[in-house]
Amino acid sequence: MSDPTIKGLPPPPTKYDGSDFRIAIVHARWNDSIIKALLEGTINKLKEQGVKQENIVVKSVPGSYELPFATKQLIEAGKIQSANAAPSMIASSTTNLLSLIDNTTTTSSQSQSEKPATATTTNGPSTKPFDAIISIGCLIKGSTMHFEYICDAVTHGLMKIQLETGTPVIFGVLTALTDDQALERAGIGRGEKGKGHNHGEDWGLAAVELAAQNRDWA
Ligand code: DLZ
Repeated sequence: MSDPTIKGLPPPPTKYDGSDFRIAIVHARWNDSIIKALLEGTINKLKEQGVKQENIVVKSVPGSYELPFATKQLIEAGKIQSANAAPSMIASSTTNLLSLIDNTTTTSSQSQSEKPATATTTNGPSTKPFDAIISIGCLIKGSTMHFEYICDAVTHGLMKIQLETGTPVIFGVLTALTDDQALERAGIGRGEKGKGHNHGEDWGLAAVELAAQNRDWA
C-alpha cells in the first residue's frame, strides 16, 4: 500500500507549450540516488512539455545549502549571456559567470544519460535568459538541528531569489524525516509501501506552467 500522504500535481488547466523555454536545473549531490531519480523525472517531464534538450542546462552543487547561491548565479549568468548580443556591454568580470552556463560542459549527472545536444542540433542552444530555474535537493533529518536550519535557510533563500529577480524558481527540495519518505517521493521507494511518486515530474510541469504564466503576465 503506497503512502496516502504522497500527492502529485494535477494537470494544469491549459496545456502549456515549453518549446520556446530555456530552463536551468541546479541540483545538490547529497543523497545521490534520490537526486538522480528526481533529476530524471524533472527532465523527462520538461521534455514531455516540449522543452528542447539543448535548452535545459543542468548544474550541480555539493549540498542543498548551496542551492540559493547557485540559483541566483545562474539567473544572473543567463541574463548576461542574453546581453551578449552587445558584447561591448559585458564587463570582463562577468566572464566567470558566463562559464557557469556553457552548455558544452557535461555535468556528472548528465554524463550517463543527458549529454547536451549542442553538437547535434541545427539551431543550437538558446542564449536568452532562463524562463525558470528548478532547484533540486534532498534533505533528510538526522539527530541534530542541522536539518531544521538548512531547510529554513534554503526555503527562504529560494523564495527571496525569485521575488527579487522576477525569474520563477521551482522549489525542488525534499525535506524528509526518513530515508524511506525521500525514496517514496522520488518514485523509488522500497518495501511494502510501493515505489511512491516522483516529485521531479511535478517540478518539471510547474516550471513550464510558471514560465508560460510569467511571460503572459509581463
Ligand atoms: C552537511 C549536510 C548534511 C548533514 N545533510 C545534508 C542533506 O541531507 N542534504 C543535503 O542536500 N545536504 C546536506 N548536507 C550538506 C549541506 O547542504 C552543505 O552542502 C554543507 O553544509 C556545506 O555548505
